[in-house]
Amino acid sequence: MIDDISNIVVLTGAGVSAESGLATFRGPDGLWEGHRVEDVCTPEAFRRDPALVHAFYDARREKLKAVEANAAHRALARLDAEWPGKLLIVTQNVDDLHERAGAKRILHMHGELKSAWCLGCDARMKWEEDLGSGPPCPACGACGRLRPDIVWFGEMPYEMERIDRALTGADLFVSIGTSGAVYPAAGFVQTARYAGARTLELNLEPSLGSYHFHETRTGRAGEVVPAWVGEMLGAA
Ligand code: BV8
Ligand code: ZN
Repeated sequence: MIDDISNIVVLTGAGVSAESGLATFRGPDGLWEGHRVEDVCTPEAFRRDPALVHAFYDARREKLKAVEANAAHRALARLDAEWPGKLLIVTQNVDDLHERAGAKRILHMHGELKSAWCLGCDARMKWEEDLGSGPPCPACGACGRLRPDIVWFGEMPYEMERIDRALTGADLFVSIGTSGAVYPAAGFVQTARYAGARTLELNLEPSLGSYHFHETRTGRAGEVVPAWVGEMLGAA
């Protein structure tokens, strides 16, 4: 399974950050303040009630300061540092725990909590504080024009061409901690498999797309990810 593998694409979802204490979308805590997450993560929700959507993201940005990367993030950072071939970690997560564990080859396809996007001048910038108070844009000075730099439902995920090239060139595609409920991320396994990659799923339970994978290993990311990385580097 390992000797003919050089190019790896990893896709991570909320399950990889669950053991750090960050809520997943579809667990029992899949609701937020009584709202279905899908109702808060849309441009329509933001137009209708910007204060509610800002409060949702301001709370998550604040929570992020109080949590730490876990063993799964650290194992992926070790793979990033030591894997001699190509590696791209595409994450659906908007937290920065992969980076805080030391991973470098990361792509946030759904944006980041710690980034803001100005609807006045289109600038994007690092942002750690609240946005609900309508702060001025550091680039153009406009107040109340900053939105979370997050990809909402109905919006195009970032860097899809780059992701597609990585998937079609992959020898191995590994999906970690995602329910396979949301597209286009949920379709990546099919793109990779069709292009000839081996496909592996590491998840607490089989996901909606499990049958697309050559192999599914169930367990907590904090256990199954370090074990898998050990296999890959042990043979590298
Ligand atoms: C787009 C950022 C088009 C926000 C997110 C009908 C059919 C097919 C598609 C659609 C459709 N209707 C609408 C669509 C499109 C829609 C979609 O897929 N909807 C779904 C609901 C059907 N998709 C979109 O809108 C996307 N854009 O299609 O654009 C387009 C084309 C042209 C021009 C313009 C636009 C954009 C989707 C992105 C939305 N943003 N996130 C934020 O974070 O606040 S989505 C969000 O949910 C995540 O980012 C992720 O992508 C998705 C799923 O979440 P997961 O990460 O998988 O987490 P989840 O809780 O679901 O699962 C956790 C898993 O972990 C579970 O399996 C659990 O068992 C496991 N787990 C738990 N604990 C552990 C664990 N595993 C291991 N260890 C543990 N300890
Ligand atoms: Zn601006």
